[in-house]
Amino acid sequence: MTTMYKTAFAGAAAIALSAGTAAAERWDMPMAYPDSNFHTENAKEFAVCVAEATGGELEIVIHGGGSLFGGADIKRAVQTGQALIGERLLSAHANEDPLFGIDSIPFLASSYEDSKKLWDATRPALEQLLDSQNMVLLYGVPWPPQGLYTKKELNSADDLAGVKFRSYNAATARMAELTGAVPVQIEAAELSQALATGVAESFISSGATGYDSKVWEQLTHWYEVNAWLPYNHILVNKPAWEGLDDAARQALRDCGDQAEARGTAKSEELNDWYKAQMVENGMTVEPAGDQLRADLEAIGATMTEEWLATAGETGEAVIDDYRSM
Ligand code: PCA
Repeated sequence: MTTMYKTAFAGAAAIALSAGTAAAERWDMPMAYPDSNFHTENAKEFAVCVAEATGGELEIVIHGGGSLFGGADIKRAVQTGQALIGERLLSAHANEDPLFGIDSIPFLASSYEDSKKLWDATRPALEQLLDSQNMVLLYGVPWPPQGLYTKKELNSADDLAGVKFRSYNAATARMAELTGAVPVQIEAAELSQALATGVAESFISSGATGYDSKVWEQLTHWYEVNAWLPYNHILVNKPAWEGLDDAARQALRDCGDQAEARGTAKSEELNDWYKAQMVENGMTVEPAGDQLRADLEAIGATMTEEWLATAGETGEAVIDDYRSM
């Protein structure tokens, strides 16, 4: 801690004590993606914002790279209060409720503009769903658009037949199945190793995760598909949220809104930068060809139908809302 920060922290604690309210709180914040990833960097700024806005009364401590809880366990940790705040890619929980997977329906929202509309349309229903699970939704930030990583040229979806395809949620596993590839669920933190050992040979993700995993060490191509822009969500344990005073809750809301705007802008800004890094490291980066694109769009249509069939009225209402925006 810097001296200034310590002073602010001690000052706030003293005020809190003299006012007879709770002393300064420390919330550990598990995050699944690397420390250097833009989502994690953004959350560090969020934590500074909260510390400043609460005069040190609420200290949020970021634990990146899955070091406190792995991605798969973060949602449950926040739900049960093992962690009071955390970041999770909620589409990985679509098996629990289809609404969690709405941002990973292929080609439903494949630009920043559309993904923002879909997020706005989804947010009220998502807040309700998370509330029923003992959590408060604070902010969300999209990953850059998703494209296909391979170690060979791809002309059509058939070229993926039998290929070991890394998935990170139900949608990426389903997409693999529909192309005839073999899905293997792997966290981003284990991706480099999975590629190096041949456990996975291909996957769909953003330039961010390709860059973070130095995929050029094993793979040769990235096809820009812009299939979707999945969100990372920042979740707060509900009893912990309710235990804060109004000013602290407002500080979290304000800093969360700022983090959402800043993170979204950063995601978009970095998208081209990641592509340039891949090219610089010898990869071929290009748009999917006509046949591949048509095959993926057909798979997307199937997956949209499947989603609508399971998502019920809530899901349909959100999609209708989105389409009317
Ligand atoms: N990166 C994450 C999820 C989406 C993305 O772009 C991953 O591949 O795990």
